[in-house]
Amino acid sequence: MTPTPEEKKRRVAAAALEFIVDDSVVGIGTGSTVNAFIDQLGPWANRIRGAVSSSTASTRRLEALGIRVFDLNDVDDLGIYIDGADEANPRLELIKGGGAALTREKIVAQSAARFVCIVDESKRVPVLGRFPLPVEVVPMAQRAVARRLAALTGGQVTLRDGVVTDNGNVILDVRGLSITAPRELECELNQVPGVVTVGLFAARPADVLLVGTDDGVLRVDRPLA
Ligand code: A5P
Repeated sequence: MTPTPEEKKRRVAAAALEFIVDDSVVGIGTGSTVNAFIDQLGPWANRIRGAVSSSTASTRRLEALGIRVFDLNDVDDLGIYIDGADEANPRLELIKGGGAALTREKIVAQSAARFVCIVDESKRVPVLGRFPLPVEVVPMAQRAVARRLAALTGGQVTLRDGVVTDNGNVILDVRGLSITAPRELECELNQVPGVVTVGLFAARPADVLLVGTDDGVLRVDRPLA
């Protein structure tokens, strides 16, 4: 029988449990796939020291299981970061931020020795950009940044209605892109004053992609440069 989308998320999340090391602190992302991961972390609560979380939503879910959530400033050795994505290309470069948690996600991902990304097969694309690219922006710069992003990318820029990030900022979504050079675009958009974080994870891509499919979980390792 074909597994439901929820069952595929549960399975791919279960596969990520194998990357956890006893007595370590685990970096935890945000989103429905990560929720499926957190929901299976209960038996690990006494085996790990705790977690660093990328959002208030994940923090609440972790704490409900009795898992200690550390401030990143108090952790020197973050071995692993586990998170979902909105898109992944064959180089394991990602678009993230569909859940508006991209800034903290990028900080925690950058701090971890290894980034394991958990997705379903619908997230795999040859070229990033089908999913609107999220950009977190300081509110006073919203319109200026929107104009600049449109000019730089040629995409259609819209404000994500009613969304305020955990950092008090807004999200602009850029549609209609075909991102053939993600690292370069990430670097270019990072320079726009008012941009806090670009939802491209190319300078720090995933190291391992676990993909939930109808037939089980597929593991893809990042190709060498
Ligand atoms: C959160 O801001 C995002 O980066 C999520 O990681 C991404 O949207 C994946 O979410 P789902 O697992 O819910 O698809």
